[in-house]
Amino acid sequence: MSINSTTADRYPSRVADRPQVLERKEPVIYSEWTPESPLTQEQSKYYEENGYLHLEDFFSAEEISGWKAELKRLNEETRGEAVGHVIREPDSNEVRSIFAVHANNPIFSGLANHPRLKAISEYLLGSETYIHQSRINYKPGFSGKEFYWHSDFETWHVEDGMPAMRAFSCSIALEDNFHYNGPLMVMPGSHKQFISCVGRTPDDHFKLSLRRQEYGVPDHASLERLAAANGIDTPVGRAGSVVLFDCNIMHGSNSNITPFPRSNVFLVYNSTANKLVAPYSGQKPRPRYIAARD
Ligand code: 6CS
Ligand code: FE
Repeated sequence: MSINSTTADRYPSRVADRPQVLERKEPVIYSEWTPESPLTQEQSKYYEENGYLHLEDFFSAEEISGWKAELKRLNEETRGEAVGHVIREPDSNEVRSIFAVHANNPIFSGLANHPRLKAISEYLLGSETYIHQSRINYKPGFSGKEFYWHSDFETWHVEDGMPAMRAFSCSIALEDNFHYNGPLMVMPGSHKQFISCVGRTPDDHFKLSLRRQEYGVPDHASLERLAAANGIDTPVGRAGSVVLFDCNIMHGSNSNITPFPRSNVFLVYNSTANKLVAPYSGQKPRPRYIAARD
């Protein structure tokens, strides 16, 4: 069980020999809606019920041009680099992800602090917020491999020590996301249940999981039940559209065998009231380029 004496482990996972389902203990939106809120009442209701919200054309083509150019430049620049925060595809040398772009890159730190995104984060999380993790997922054409079904919170809780469900991801499309080039798939409503996974986390699990995740992966029966409840949505849109999704929603994405890259930048906002403690797995914390700790 958790070694945390200070913060009880309210979502134990990877400790039992069979999957368990726990009800969510926290609200989804930590603020009351007002006409000044950055989302409409209808958008807020949809996000609370479904655990995600698609905002078509959130940024204009001009606004994203700088981030898009930098995304391409970083792909070229990191092509030959063997550094921790650059993750390669499991079956090729293509760049799969680049982590900590908000911290290492002035162009992307500007995006992470964008006033419209910051306002949404403080509304949804009901407090000051900071970036827990950022990454570009390139999902390159022809070779971009899948991200199997998972709850981000399950990993961030077990492997990073995130105490409660008071964080969300903001995915900004920098290439067009079509139904066919490996878009984000979500199970609406799944954010309200915590699927406790089986299997002990291997040491330095991130060296495997960021290429192909095999632990902290929910069981088929749980996935069947969640998918049967409300189906599977694929919030697609042109470059510039944004998807907000709760830290605990069950999601994944398929491989991309089309010629069209599905390159998105992901910003994870966490509440300053939900800062990381010691990982509940009892293992050492993951590197800071995956989970901010200061
Ligand atoms: O382990 C993590 O933090 C990363 N893994 C996945 C599949 N989604 C969240 C994050 O990028
Ligand atoms: Fe994820």
